[in-house]
Amino acid sequence: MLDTSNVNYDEIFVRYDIVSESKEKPETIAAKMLPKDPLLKKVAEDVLYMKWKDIEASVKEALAKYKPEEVIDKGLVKGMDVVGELYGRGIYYLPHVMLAAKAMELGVKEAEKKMTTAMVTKGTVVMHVAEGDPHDIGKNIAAVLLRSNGYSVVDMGRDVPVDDVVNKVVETSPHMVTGTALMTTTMAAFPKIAERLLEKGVELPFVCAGGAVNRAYVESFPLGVFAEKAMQGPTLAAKAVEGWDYKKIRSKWDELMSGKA
Ligand code: B12
Repeated sequence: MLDTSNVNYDEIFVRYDIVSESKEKPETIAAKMLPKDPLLKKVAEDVLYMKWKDIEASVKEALAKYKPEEVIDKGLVKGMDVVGELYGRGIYYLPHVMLAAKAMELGVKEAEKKMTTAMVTKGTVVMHVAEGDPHDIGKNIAAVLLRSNGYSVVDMGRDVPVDDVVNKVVETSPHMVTGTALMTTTMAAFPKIAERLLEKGVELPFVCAGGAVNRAYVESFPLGVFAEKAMQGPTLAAKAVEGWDYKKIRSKWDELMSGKA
């Protein structure tokens, strides 16, 4: 495999127009967004600065003080938030993002090792990333959290065709199905899935997440239930297993998300 350890990306990917025109330097943006705690900050920085060789050690150190869920949510995800910001501003390029995603993936795997898995399955969840969409980091984190909370996950991966999702739900009869979309071009798959499920007489909560969607959009089609954070997955799955339909989950969404329902 290509050894990139001696490559100085700062010297390769500099966009001088942005460096000279941007009012804010990447370091200033990062300083505002990174966590303050040194252990979590190191984890986030390893994602941000693509240190995929260091990240497992950093995550291990953070795990000595924090729960795996906290290391993911307050460390790894914060690092990726900065990557997204720098990419959105044209400061980071796609290769940066790909290497940061690799670091993130290794970090999540390390944190997952520390999670306990319940012996008895509480229920089944079918998960996928929308057709045409390669962004699976958030879905993978949500899958880790659902599994560690005792749910059996049928992970269909990314870029999953609409009919494959529908067929899998019909075949496995899960308590809940989830979809993730980070691109505005892919989110239209969700209402299609909902419509085809209803045509087949299948009604279950369809949890939709990812930067491309919001609560208003997800609640504009039947079955849709919005999720903003991976941590919300187990709460929603618990209600689906309890027998709450999508309308009841929607009506109690605020209480559920604030832990009051
Ligand atoms: C990492 C990344 C990539 C990586 C993805 C690697 C991977 N394996 O996922 C790579 C490099 C492959 C990539 C490629 C591209 N990307 Co990209 N990418 C990003 C980036 C920087 C971060 C996304 C991310 O992982 N965030 C961190 C995770 C944790 O967040 P998340 O997925 O949203 O998950 C959270 C919640 O949504 C929720 N959640 C998610 N799923 C689920 C499920 C359940 C059940 C629950 C409960 C919760 C939940 O929980 C998580 C937090 O707790 C974003 C920028 C951004 N601001 O989002 C751009 C971004 C998504 N990419 C974008 C684009 C355009 C592309 C490309 C088309 C670029 C190109 N020109 O080629 C290509 C895709 C080409 C293709 N079609 O194949 C755009 C999309 C724009 C749009 N609105 O359509 C963005 C927004 C960047 C931008 N500002 O322009 N990208």
